[in-house]
Amino acid sequence: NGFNVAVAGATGAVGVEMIKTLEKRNFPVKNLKLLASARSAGKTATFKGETIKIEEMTEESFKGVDIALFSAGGDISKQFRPAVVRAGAVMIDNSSAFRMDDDVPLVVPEVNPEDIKQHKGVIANPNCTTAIMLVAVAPLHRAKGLRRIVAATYQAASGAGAKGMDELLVQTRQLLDGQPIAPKAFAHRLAFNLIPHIDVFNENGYTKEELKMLNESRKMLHLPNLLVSCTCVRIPVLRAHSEALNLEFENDISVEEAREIIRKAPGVQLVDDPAAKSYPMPADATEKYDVLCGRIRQDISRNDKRGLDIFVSGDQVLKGAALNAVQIAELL
Ligand code: 2RA
Repeated sequence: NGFNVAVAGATGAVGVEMIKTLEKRNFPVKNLKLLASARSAGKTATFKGETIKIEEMTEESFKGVDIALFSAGGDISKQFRPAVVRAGAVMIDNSSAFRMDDDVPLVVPEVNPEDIKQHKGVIANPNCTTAIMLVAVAPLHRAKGLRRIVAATYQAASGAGAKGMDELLVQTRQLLDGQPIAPKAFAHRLAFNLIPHIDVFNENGYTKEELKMLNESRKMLHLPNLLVSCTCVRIPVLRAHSEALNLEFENDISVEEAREIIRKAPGVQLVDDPAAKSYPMPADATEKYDVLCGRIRQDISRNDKRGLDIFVSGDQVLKGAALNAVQIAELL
């Protein structure tokens, strides 16, 4: 028994992590099909000790497949969606192609598992930055009614894929050796720098990445009037995103209440003991399934008890993408 699973984009940073996560979480895989571009076809990957050949993705690739995990870019997801649905497989898509479509549930299993029931063959994985934020913010919202988020993010190079991570590593060495650098994966030099620009700018001065935090949070929390303002920044860190979150609730919320809620919440670990210099850091969040949450404090810029500042760190490739996709498959 088990399921016939396909991973589309099997050689990308997220695809590789999807294969690892399927194995590590012992997902009931009957047959695993690894799909990539013609350029990558012929390479192999191992799964449960077996060597699997990576095939070129075609319209026929999805025959007999039950679940197709996609992380090959929005254009590929759009191109192959009809073939996947025709084959009777369910597409779990990590790209932004269908996230805001009314007939496509956008799901973080710890946040809005019930939404998965509405799927019509496609389920979307949210943007990594939104998923990492909501794992910590959703339980606080359920207890106290969230009204507004002001966020600043510190996003890892892995958000731009393996090429982003490689560029950070190579560029750092080049700088230390006094060699010239040639930024490609990012708009500017990333080593010993930070870039307040992720994705493309809209006419209102926000980037698409920043607007994803607004639009995807409204959809997953079912809060069409939620207010979100976000500044998304790329920093010279390899794999984990961090976010400083200022939260406004309908009701009073104390630090102790918030800590208790986070302690009990799934998918998030409370790391909040300033006296012991204990707080979330990307170095600690990397390769962890749980998002780390700490620096919980009352917002002193308000004259009421309805504001909280918190800090989260989460692995961008895992909870931000591959793990969440596999958890959606588990939920299915
Ligand atoms: C980034 N969240 O970090 C975007 C896409 N992964 O670049």
